[in-house]
Amino acid sequence: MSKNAGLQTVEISHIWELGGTICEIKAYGEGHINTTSCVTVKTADGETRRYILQAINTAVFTDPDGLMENIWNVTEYLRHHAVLRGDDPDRATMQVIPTKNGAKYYRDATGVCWRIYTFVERTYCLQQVRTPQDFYESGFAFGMFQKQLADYPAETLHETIPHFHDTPKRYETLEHAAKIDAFDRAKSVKEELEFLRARKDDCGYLKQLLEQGKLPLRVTHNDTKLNNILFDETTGKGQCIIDLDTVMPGLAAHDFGDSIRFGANHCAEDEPDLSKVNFSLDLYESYAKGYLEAAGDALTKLERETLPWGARIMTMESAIRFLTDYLEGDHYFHTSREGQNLDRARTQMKLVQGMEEKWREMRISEERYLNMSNE
Ligand code: ADP
Ligand code: GN1
Ligand code: MG
Repeated sequence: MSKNAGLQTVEISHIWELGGTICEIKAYGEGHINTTSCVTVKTADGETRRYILQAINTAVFTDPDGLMENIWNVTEYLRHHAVLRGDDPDRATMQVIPTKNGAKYYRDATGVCWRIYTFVERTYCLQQVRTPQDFYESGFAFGMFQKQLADYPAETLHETIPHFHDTPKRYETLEHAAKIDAFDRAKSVKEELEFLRARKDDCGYLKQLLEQGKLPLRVTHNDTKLNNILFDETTGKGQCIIDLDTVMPGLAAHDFGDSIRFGANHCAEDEPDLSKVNFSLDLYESYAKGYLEAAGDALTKLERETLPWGARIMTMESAIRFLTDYLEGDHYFHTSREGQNLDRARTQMKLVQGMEEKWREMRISEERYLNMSNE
């Protein structure tokens, strides 16, 4: 009998109707939070069908009911709009398979919460940008996601992780972790701490504009990494935005920035050789063009102008979060080797430095926006 981190094949078939016999379950993908498997099923007429099975990380997402309600409602909304546009709804958004009892997820006897999505076939997922065109398509897809959800009632969404992109609060948590220093690691990261301390004031820039009522709250994805998009195998276009766990009210600049900090360089997020890590202005521009073409007219002028700040602040926030996790003994992000979170923190700091150096060129003036979106 195949096993998947505690969920037996027989139990899966008992809980969900998957239209055939399960023939394989294997670990899948490279997410840092949930535990993902691909389940292959053989139907009565000999066809194979695949599903994504995930154990929800309930240490991170403490309200699985609220979380699954968000995902259910947002995907239904996106499906409805895909149908109105004449797009294939099965490929335009993820689809939760409810249990035979109609529940959106299943809690097993040990308390682990499981969910199943249909597998979006004929797509690929990228861990790194290969060409500027990939990144342009990624920007366009996340921009469309922003625009499609512009009229979604934000107040009905559960806040699945409170203060998720509250960068000043993330900074305070880092200082606390450094002070407690439970794993005796602070002395080995003095330089990194100094780097972030020197930029403490930058962390609050977007939050201040939000509190002053100058930037609006939008329905945002909040985890816009390149590997949270599935690209169409034939067209290379962004086909389906996945990983909707963190869809919540937020700032458009955070979504823009999170994509940039992950994708606008030619290295993996955990590259240990920092000489290879360099912020790429070309990739930044490719993403910005795609994003602004899709979402530019749904944003205010100030939102567009502050997108570069989103890049700088989200990159800093990621450095802060990785370094905090390193100091706290690597309990949050999945790791597969010693020092991986420290390497992740360092790549982000190198990117922040690159952005500071290229800050003038990153600027999105109104004129530049109009040029970009009219080319
Ligand atoms: P995590 O929250 O841990 O990042 P994700 O939901 O992003 O988990 O899933 C991890 C990986 O699984 C994705 O990067 C992607 O490769 C793959 N994946 C997730 N959902 C689907 C789906 N519906 N169809 C195809 N692949 C998927
Ligand atoms: C996590 O789940 P995943 O791997 O798509 C994290 C993001 C981080 C990212 C860093 C819920 O994203 O916030 O930016 O790792 N998700 C959560 O790679 O914390
Ligand atoms: Mg993911």
